[in-house]
Amino acid sequence: MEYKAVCVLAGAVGVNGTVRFEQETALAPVTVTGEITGLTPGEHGFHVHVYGDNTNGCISAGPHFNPHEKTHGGPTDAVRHVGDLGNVTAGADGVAAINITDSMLTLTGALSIIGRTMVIHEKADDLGKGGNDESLKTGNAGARQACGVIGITV
Ligand SMILES: [Cu+2]
Ligand SMILES: [Zn+2]
Repeated sequence: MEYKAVCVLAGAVGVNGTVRFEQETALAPVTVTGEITGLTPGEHGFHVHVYGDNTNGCISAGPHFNPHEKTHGGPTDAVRHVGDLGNVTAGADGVAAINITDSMLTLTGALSIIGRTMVIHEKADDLGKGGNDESLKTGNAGARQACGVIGITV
């Protein structure tokens, strides 16, 4: 069975995007594709946060999705939050094209990301290598510029 999800990201600062998730089987990696616009050129932290709650904007989504209680890291690190997808890079036009394959995310089972929130940040994620406490929690990625709840699609 193939699993598919979608997330429409929006926020108060003119950053918008659509991201699609696909997983061929329950144990396969998840591919994340899409586009985010309105960014400053350069890298921006990109994570799955734990709650699918945008009541008071993106802050209501809580911290990074971290069911294994690890410290923050980069997507290729063994020690990372499940939600740690690293950075996406916007060009001079403010557009970031997203094409990520991740083996830790899943769209099914107890640790599914369905119903949680995707967040794009103001600044680059330091991937846990910033040398301070915050680096091991958030990657010092700064404000949440846009977010959306991940939902099931066909
Ligand atoms: Cu985040
Ligand atoms: Zn994290």
